[in-house]
Amino acid sequence: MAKIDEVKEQTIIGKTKIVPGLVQAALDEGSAAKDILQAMIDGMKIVGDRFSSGEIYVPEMLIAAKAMAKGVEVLKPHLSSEASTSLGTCVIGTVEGDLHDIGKNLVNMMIGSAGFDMVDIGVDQAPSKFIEAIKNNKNVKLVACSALLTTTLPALKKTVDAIRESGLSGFKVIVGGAPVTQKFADEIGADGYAPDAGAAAEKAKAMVAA
Ligand code: B1M
Repeated sequence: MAKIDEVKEQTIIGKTKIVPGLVQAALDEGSAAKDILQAMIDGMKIVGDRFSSGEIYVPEMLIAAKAMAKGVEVLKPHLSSEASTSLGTCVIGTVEGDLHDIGKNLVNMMIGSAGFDMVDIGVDQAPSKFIEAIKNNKNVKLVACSALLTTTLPALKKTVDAIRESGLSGFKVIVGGAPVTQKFADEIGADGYAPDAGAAAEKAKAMVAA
């Protein structure tokens, strides 16, 4: 079996200690970093499907997520590049009620490598925490909000509403996450939407240039 396939298999079963070495072996075997990342994302889809069908439970999802996070650490230097000029500060976080952070962390890494100084406020963040971070950091040009559950889409709307109602300005708001669509982003008044981390980095650059 190719190492990249082993990465996927071992991520699915949450082999935290084995996955980093396998990621390195897949890189050494010549697989592209973005393909290895996609293999792990595909693995997480299978984990999600097994959870939906009752085959596995939350602890198994959690250890699979930990294994993926360890694998991503090895991939990080191969996925991101250091931009020479700063495009400003980007505040990023996952909205209130939502504990998923792998997608948000990838978006953090990719927007950061596009040239933003990242301020990651973490997961399960109330709208007031986003506003606090915008106020407490200099030169905020972008606010990036992730929502990974259909049940936290209302929290995403609440976050964007609260940012607008705060009267703070000088930055754009980008939203994303598995249940988010361009239509939903438009409905809640976000300035931008991206379906994945790579697209988020491109969108972020375009949004601050506009
Ligand atoms: Co959760 N979970 N989970 N989970 N979990 C999903 C999301 C689910 C689809 C699984 C399933 O049932 N098939 C389902 C949601 C269903 C729905 O919303 N309709 C689900 C559920 C139901 C739950 C719980 C409710 C389960 C329960 O307790 N009964 C619970 C909720 C907890 C909470 O948040 N309050 C829960 C808990 C968990 C764990 C904590 C165990 C763990 C997360 C650990 C962690 O993140 N550290 C977990 C996991 C691992 C998953 C799956 C299996 C994998 C998520 C993941 O990391 N994917 C997931 C199934 C799946 O995704 N297929 C599932 C890989 C990651 C790279 O993708 O996060 O989508 P993603 O990020 C993408 C894009 O969305 C985008 O870019 C990223 C990639 O490039 N993106 C942005 C993300 N943010 C963006 C921001 C942007 C732009 C793009 O701009 C700002």
